Amino acid sequence: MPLPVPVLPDGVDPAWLPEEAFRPVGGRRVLIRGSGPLVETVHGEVAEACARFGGALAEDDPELVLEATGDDGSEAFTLGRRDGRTTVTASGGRGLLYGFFHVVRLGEAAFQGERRAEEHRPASALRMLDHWDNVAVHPVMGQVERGYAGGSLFWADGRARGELERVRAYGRLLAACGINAVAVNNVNVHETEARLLTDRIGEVADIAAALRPYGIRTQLSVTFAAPIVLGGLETADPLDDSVRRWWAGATARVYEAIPDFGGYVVKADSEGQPGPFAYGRTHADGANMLAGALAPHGGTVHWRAFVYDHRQDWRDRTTDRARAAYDHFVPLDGRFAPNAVLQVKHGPMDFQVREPVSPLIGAMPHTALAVELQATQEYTGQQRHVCWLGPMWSEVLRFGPAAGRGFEELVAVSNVGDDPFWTGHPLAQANLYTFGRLAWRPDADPGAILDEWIGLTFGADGPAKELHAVLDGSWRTYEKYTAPLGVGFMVQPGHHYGPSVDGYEYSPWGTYHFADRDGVGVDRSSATGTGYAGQYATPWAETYESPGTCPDELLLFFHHVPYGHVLKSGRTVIQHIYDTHFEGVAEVEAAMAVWASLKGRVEPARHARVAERYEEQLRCAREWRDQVNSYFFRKSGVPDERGRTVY
Ligand code: GCV
Repeated sequence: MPLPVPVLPDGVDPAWLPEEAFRPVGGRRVLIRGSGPLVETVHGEVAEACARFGGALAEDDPELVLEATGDDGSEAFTLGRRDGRTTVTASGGRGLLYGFFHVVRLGEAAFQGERRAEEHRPASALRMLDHWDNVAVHPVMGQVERGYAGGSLFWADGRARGELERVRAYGRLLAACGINAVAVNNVNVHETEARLLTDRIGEVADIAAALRPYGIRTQLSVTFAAPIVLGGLETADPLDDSVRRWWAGATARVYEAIPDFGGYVVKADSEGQPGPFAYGRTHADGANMLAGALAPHGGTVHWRAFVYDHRQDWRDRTTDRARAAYDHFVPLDGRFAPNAVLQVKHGPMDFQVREPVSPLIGAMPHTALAVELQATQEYTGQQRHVCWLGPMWSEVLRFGPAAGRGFEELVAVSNVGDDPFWTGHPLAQANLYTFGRLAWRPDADPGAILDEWIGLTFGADGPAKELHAVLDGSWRTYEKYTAPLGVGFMVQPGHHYGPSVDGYEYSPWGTYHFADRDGVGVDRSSATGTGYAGQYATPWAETYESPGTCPDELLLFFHHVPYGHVLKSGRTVIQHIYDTHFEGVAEVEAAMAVWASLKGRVEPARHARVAERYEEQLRCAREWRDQVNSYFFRKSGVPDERGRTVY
């Protein structure tokens, strides 16, 4: 029985799956072989496409054969073409589903010439989106923490929204770019959200059922204090037998409701969340206790490494937040259970526009690691600015220690909400798509992924060149007009949007730039600073140790230097600050003009939404430029050598 394709609610953007994308498949004679639920999903997709574009499901002379030879869980597929017939084979429905969407992505090219059979399989087994969605509206963070795309797709005002057709459509979009897991609630687990684990698991089960036909397993963020908060126990000590029994029972009941449940995501001892430290236990003790509860059911615990002191004294220069994850977790390498995955933010701080790759990633060879990226643009323009993160993520994933040592999984904080464009800014859809594709193949060329997204979303005849130009450099543009040379933050406290150079300078959060009249930046060298640079393996420890070898873009992350320090680019630090801030704004103006020229060539609602967001981006970029430039002019007293206006 073919599973019907989800129907998009009125006014909701089809994103990278417009009907036209299915024309090449839908106009052909297609044979489907195999059985199982995901084969039925593929069957439904093909039937719908054929009904629309005049093709047919056919036994004889098929132009496309989609065959699942068995019913295993493998995600791999083989694609080939001979004698006018394109063939996708997989050993089960999952692989067939990914193979089908691969053909959709290729479009007409899948049906031309000959193609030697090529095997595709994902580099990482788990490609997960973490939704920081609250079930009940949080008084400060709202429905979605750091969400810039409206409310939650799953929850509204304390309960499940029940709009499961939209959730199905979401699952379909995710499958089409390769994502296979979704955590449905915020890692900051408040009281209402905590109950999803027990008496409200049925609401999660409904979401899981909607996502399942697209190969997506559901996960839940849980609070470490659940045995106390939900179970009425007096302790959540991970080594206490009653605590272990409680988790084993609660977990067994989760699996009764959701047999293919993926597992738990846990933020412990971080920014006020409870954790094992309260009982004098290690994070390995905490993670392993949950891993033990999940193991009999085939589940995994994702234990976040985002553990640091958020009540630091800004006067204390010996504490360095960047060191924290490594200091906490490296001594625990080899002590985590096989189904406990340490989920590590890609940088040592917090999703800034430029950070070095976390040294933890290369330093725990005996621990399963997931790298966490942030698709939601908390520090990169909050989906009001165009900031395509593909090149940044690609740099992270290709970085020596990460690439060499490997990480098992990729996770991104979701940028999706109930907005009709899914991501608030229509061009932010490119971030979601790129994440999925990079998670499948971390060494893929991000520019090619961008073009793929453009082709699907805007059609084969869309203004591909212009769209590529607008998006491709947008991350570097954003970097230019915001905090310079890797120093980070300088954002308005709390909501993190817009400039405030000293916004976090005298705060407890460990996020300082230390600008004075002579210079700026954080000395993280081993010789004279916090020693953070020494957390890297060779050659990076040496490269970062000295201002002479440290890459320009990270200079102020690793070193406190005088304003007159000459960069590898030949410019002084102060002149670099002025130049990049003027350039950044000019680049926004240029991109905005390109976008304006596309009026009439892209769908009107999409054009209008992006045009409106560009107005705000430009206003904000000018604000960043003028505040940052004026701040450093006033601190340093060094004028811009080109005499441009600073205030
Ligand atoms: C979910 C940053 C964000 C928080 C977020 C936290 C995390 O600090 O500002 O909103 O909390 O990261 O990743 O846990």
